[in-house]
Amino acid sequence: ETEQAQDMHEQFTQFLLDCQALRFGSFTLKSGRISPYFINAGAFNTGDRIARLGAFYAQRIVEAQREGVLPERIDTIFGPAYKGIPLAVATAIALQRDFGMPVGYTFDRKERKDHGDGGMMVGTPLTDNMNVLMVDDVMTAGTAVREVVPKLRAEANIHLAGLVLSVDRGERAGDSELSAVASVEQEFGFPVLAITDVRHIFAAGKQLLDADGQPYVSEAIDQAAHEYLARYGA
Ligand code: OMP
Repeated sequence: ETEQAQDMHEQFTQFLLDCQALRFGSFTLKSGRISPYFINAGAFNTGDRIARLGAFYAQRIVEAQREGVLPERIDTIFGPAYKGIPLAVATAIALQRDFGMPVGYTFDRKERKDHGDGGMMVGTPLTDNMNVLMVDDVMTAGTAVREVVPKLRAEANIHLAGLVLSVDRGERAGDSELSAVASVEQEFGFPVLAITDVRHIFAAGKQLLDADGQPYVSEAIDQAAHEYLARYGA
């Protein structure tokens, strides 16, 4: 792993902690799993935070383009409603501002609209042969992405370039041995990338100190995370 990649994991972990987007406790997940940590993208709720988040996504996307994992041409950034909407907008702004990359943004409606412009999509319309890059907050079992892909494909004959997440929770998909990320990649045939993942977050969180000079990740939290990942980790 390059030093630059290491920096990104640390910086993003610090950012999550600063925003209180990373919480420790006991959380029941969508999958029914009870997790000792939770990533709440709803915490990126100010102009400064969402702008910084967009810059992280843009940086990760450009890095993946340099690695040849994502195509040079991305036509629009798609974020699934509701939490994906500000992610898509912030990412599109940051790609333009930081990298001079012109790109659209698109999101879906949760309910069909039967007046005005109608349609299930808002923003840059999806048309045939477009390269669409999806962004989302976190992936646990991959349920959220499985729900949205058919909706995108129903719009036009688009090319799904990939999916970029804030955090890969590094968990297995259901009872499968495969990680949720790997099974989505296999099922849909596009790459799934993340700015960081739980293992890097915990490694960084043990080093980073809070306002009282204590590590954000205590021994007890680290132990609980370890046990959780022993059970559900990929
Ligand atoms: P999957 O659909 O199982 O991949 O779970 C991902 C979704 O669960 C996210 O889009 C969130 O709505 C929610 N979630 C979080 O936001 N943060 C977490 O740390 C864990 C979950 C979750 O419920 O698994």
